[in-house]
Amino acid sequence: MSIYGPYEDTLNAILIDVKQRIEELNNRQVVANQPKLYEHLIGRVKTPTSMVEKCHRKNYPVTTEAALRQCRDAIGLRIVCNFVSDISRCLKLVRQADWCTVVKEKDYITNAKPNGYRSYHLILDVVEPYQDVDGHLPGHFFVEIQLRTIAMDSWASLEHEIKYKHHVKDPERISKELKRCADQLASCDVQMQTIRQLVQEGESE
Ligand code: 0O2
Repeated sequence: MSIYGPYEDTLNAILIDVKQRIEELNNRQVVANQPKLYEHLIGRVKTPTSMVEKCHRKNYPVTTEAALRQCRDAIGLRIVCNFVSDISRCLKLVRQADWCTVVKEKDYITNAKPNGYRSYHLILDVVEPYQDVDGHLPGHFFVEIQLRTIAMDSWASLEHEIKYKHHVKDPERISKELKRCADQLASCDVQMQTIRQLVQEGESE
């Protein structure tokens, strides 16, 4: 049996449900003639192997309780937006949604990680018609949402790829170049935001 015990199907069902709820938020914007909220939306249930590795890394016991309570990213969704302002629109709508409570926020956009990583992380508490690990029905389940622009997402994918190549010649140089690249992409995001604003101002004249 995996670290998720009997919850594996439940986690997949909740992922589908929360994904649909976010798609619904987007559909409502589009129907109201607002720009789409995001460019794409992806989700995953963390693999049992990665979850066991995370429990070891965090010094948590390798138990279903730790996987679903101490770790709060068993279910994860990534909302990849066109513009930084779309991240703020998404945040506002998720905070207002009646189907979840935001229990934690980490703003790695205002405060980028030292390596250059940028993204806005939310932990949601969602109530779902499944028994949770504390025996409650309906149950409480955590969902991690990562919000980023396309530029932030490309950087994170490439950095993730490179991170696992351990036999590089000059790791310090690579870290420095990656950081430089992240900062350049952040400045492109600012520029793209300005362009969008100019276009919108033109449209409203
Ligand atoms: P995966 O495969 O994406 O799930 P906690 O202390 O528990 O609140 P946690 O989860 O340890 O916080 O860390 P944090 O900083 O909130 O972010 C965790 C996730 O953010 C990671 O998940 C990555 O997806 C992403 N992330 C954070 N920092 C970086 C980074 O420097 N580079 C890249 N590429 N991604 C990052 P996992 O579990 O690592 O993997």
